[in-house]
Amino acid sequence: MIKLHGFAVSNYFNMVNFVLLTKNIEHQLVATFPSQQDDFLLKSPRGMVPFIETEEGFISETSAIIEYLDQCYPTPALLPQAPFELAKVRELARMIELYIELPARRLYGELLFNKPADPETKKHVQASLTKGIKAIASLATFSPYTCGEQLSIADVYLYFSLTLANKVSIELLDQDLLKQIPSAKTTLELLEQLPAINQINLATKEALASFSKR
Ligand SMILES: N[C@@H](CCC(=O)N[C@@H](CS)C(=O)NCC(=O)O)C(=O)O
Repeated sequence: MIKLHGFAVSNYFNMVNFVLLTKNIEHQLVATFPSQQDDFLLKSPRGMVPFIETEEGFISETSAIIEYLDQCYPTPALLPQAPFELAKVRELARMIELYIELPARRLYGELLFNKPADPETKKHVQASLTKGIKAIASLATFSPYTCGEQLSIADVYLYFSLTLANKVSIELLDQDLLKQIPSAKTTLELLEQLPAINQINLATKEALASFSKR
């Protein structure tokens, strides 16, 4: 059985868990935190979570894990077969990761763990998010999913990255990103109705509560 290592506050962990749940893949969650210990690096060479444990070995990096799962468990498919459509889905997922998730991540410390970021960092994050949202708005169709009629990995990145990035943006930068990309709202609401999202959001809430108690 596939084991997913990580923790429920992690966006990336939640993305992989979403794919496992959506595809109904039997799996086990193993609470694991990032580490630079030698034995950990054998499983996840950059010392990060998530990573999965399969009968053939370990895989780290969310996009590699998701693509592996999509090939091994093709239903429902989260990546199109046709090369152009496949490239467009990957293009969008990549843009969300690089230009939304990664800049917003620089302020997660302040949002989640009360570690204030300096004003210069905030300025950079705001500028990056504005450009990132513009790019996504021009690529995505949101009809009704991010890349058209089928749920795809672009939706996985959109939901988990944009939701948290917008929280960062509203609370710390006084800017609602969804105002720049209003059609994303309908797609996010559609995704919110999926049982897998509901289950993951509950687990994240519980994990955050126990994080803040520590
Ligand atoms: N590129 C990685 C990023 C994963 C990531 O940032 N994981 C965080 C937890 S959410 C982590 O393990 N951080 C530890 C570190 O930065 O050393 C992926 O796609 O899986």
